[in-house]
Amino acid sequence: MKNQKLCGILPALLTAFTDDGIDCAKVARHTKYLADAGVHGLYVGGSTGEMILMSEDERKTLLETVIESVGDRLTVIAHVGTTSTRGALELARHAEKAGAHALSSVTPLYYRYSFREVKHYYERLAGETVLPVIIYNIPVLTGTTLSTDQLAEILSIPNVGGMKFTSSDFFQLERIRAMFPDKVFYNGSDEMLCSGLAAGADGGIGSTYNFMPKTILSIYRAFRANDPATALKYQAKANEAIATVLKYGVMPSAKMILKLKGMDHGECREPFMPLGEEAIEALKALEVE
Ligand code: MN9
Repeated sequence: MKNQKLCGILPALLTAFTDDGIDCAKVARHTKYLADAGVHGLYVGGSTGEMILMSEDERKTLLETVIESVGDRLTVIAHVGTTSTRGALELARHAEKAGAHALSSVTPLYYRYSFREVKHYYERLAGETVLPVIIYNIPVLTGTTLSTDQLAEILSIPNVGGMKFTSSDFFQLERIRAMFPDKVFYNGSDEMLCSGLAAGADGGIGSTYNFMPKTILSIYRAFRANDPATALKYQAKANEAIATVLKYGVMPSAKMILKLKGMDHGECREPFMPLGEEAIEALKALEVE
């Protein structure tokens, strides 16, 4: 049976920082804004959350803050991927104790690990807690490209509950979907949400959902209501904004859009840099909701 609680639209949550830690007040305000907009859950501490620019303790604080503020209203998926298995297992144990509903992880970072090592990594993670583990497949950032058969092998590990799929190989997504009807699959490229849903995704996880949850939810709802024309209309609207955001950098732009909406979310951590005037003017011209 598919876990319905995990399905739907889940913003890949941006992290708000102070000079030396997590800005818990801003995080709580933002998660409430997203919950009020009607999203189904949150994906915490992933790429959009600048996870590799945070310490382990900061990642724990962030997750606790999110669960405290909206854990009773929304499904919370804790991303625990990092450079070491030891670090990921520690974050996984913490996430279970803190009350997360599922775990997720990118393929192990930096080195070119063999498939044997990648699979073993997910076995270790899936064996560490009772929570379902969502594989995060994002070859463009990790450099790890897995074949359909390799993904199927990892998805067959007990406790692996599904996959976040950030790739445009929708043939692969459709094949995997057909092989695992009871697991949960998420589209990862916001600009192709309709395509992912058409390939059988149960929802989406994305960074631009942080600043236009209503438009993204309209895509999802129209698609679920068997109205692809309306879904595509909202996708085109979303893509106007996504094209600009991609031009100037996703996370700095997403935070700037929130600021322009009167919900200052601070700056990204270095090596990211504050946006220049041209970018800010282009973002001001967008209509996003
Ligand atoms: O998978 C996000 N990918 C990255 C999630 O953060 C690399 C997406 O939401 C993209 O940021 C978005 C813009 O390309 O689709």
